[in-house]
Amino acid sequence: MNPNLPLTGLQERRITTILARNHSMFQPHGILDSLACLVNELKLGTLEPQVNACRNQLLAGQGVEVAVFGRFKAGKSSFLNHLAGREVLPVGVVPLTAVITRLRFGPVERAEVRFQNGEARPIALSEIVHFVAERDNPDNQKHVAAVEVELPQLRELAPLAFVDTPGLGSALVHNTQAALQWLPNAGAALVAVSADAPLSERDVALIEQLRPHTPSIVLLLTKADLLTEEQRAEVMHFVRQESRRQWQAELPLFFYSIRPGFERLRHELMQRLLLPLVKGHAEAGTGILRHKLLSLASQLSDYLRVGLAAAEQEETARRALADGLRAERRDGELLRAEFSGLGRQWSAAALETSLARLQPLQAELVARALAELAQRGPEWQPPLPALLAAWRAWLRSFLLRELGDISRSNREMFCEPLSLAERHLARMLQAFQDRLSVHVQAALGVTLSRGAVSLKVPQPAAPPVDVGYAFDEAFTLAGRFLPMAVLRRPVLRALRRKTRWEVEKNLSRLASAWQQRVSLSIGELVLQAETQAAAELAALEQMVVQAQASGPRLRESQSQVVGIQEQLQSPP
Ligand SMILES: Nc1nc2c(ncn2[C@@H]2O[C@H](COP(=O)(O)OP(=O)(O)O)[C@@H](O)[C@H]2O)c(=O)[nH]1
Ligand SMILES: [Mg+2]
Repeated sequence: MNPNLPLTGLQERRITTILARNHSMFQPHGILDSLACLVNELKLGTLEPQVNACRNQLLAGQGVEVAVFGRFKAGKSSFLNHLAGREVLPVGVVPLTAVITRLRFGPVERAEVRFQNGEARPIALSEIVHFVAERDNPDNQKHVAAVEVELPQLRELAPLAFVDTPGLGSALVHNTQAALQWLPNAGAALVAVSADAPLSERDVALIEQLRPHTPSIVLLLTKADLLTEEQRAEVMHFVRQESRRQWQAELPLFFYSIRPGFERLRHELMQRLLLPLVKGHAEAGTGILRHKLLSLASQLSDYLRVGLAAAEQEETARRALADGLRAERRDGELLRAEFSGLGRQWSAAALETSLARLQPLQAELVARALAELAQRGPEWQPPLPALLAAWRAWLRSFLLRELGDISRSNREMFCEPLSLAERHLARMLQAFQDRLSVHVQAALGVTLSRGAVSLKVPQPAAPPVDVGYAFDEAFTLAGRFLPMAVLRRPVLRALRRKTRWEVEKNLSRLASAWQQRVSLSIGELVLQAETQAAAELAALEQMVVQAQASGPRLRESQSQVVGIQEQLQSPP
């Protein structure tokens, strides 16, 4: 019997599916559970990554971030509290530390602080201020990455997550960085501007800064209660005119007030911005999930076709396939050697590439350091140890700032060998899978309709910037005996030389810190490729073994998968 023909029970299955579709909406959880069950039952470890990818999409598809930016006291935290109907964010706290707070729907009220090392700890809502205020957490000494809050009151707005940012455009540079870093995740950026002093130069600068990072910027004119109806009309006119002048387009604009009597402003924001965002996002997320589930279902169906074909063919065909697979297993050692050879090659390339690409930056950085030194040097006063301490403190903060910037803005460059390794390994894995397909085709006449293989590791986190320097001890000693008047010029000259050297040294330390991280990730990729190759082989062997024992069960599973595929393919 041809395994590609409709199978027993399929007709009923179709009808049930159609009925189910008319009665209920797309049920991704149920579909995923059924597919995962089959993967498990058939011992198809090779499909585990796809099952996980679907699960992640199911989770991720449920979140889109709405970030709130604006200057200190623009009313960001007040707005979010008002939206949530709950006083969770500290209001009037200035200044804030470089920590974002994320509010989203959750069935029970809870808050959690996430640290930069990945650890997390539940806290009471009233404790939030201890992590986000500069006074309680100066310079973010508590190493907080974010504070996460879940509130039942936000049910209507799920899956949106709202982010309160430390004032962007503030004097504190690190605050600005913290806020910008995760901007690519943001579905929309609200820029809060107090309605009684709208669109100052600083607001315009802030919007300029945000524009490259997010397509949807919305102006929120807060504290609308401070204006009369007439003044609001004037402000609206002014802001529209300004935004046309600045950006040749009008930014969407909403007034807001947390004061009683202005509920219609909240209503308008909900109806015209937030609820459509909820709806639009749900649809986009569903599309991606459907696609991933479909790809999982068709791979599962491929294996089932192999199993069924093996069950229905002569013993000789089964044996031919088993022999082909055994030959591949014998060569497994060679394949693993190829994978790890590739991994080593890309790891080695990582350091060379980044050092070469940093070369032009290095010259520029040295020039900048020397210029700053020329400016600051004359301020430093004797005695020599004090002067040296001042130099060291200046150099340290210069390097921390500059290397931090370089590290962040060159992330793609540092990680490039990782993506190249990913593609290279994926091609090699693909070639292996193609060989397996040839065995299947030759023995059973079944063509496997495989999608592209995917290997994936997250980009590593940026290494902490760490400044190390050694100072010439003899030089320090000489200073104790010689008068400063004699020493000043040679000292400054020596400091110029040392500065250049420290800049160069610390820049290559940064490159090698990145390389170490990238290498670890490449190692993970190699492991993934090996695991997937082994799992793929095992899955096919497994299907041949199962074919002998459980033909009817395979047929039943196949019809279940076909039903799921149809359900996924039909328009919602
Ligand atoms: N009149 C009025 N004052 C507001 C409104 N929203 C916030 N404020 C006040 O503005 C100040 C700063 O608010 P806050 O939310 O801390 O601003 P943030 O620094 O942007 O988070 C506080 O004193 C608030 O009471 C509003 O809608 N109307
Ligand atoms: Mg605030």
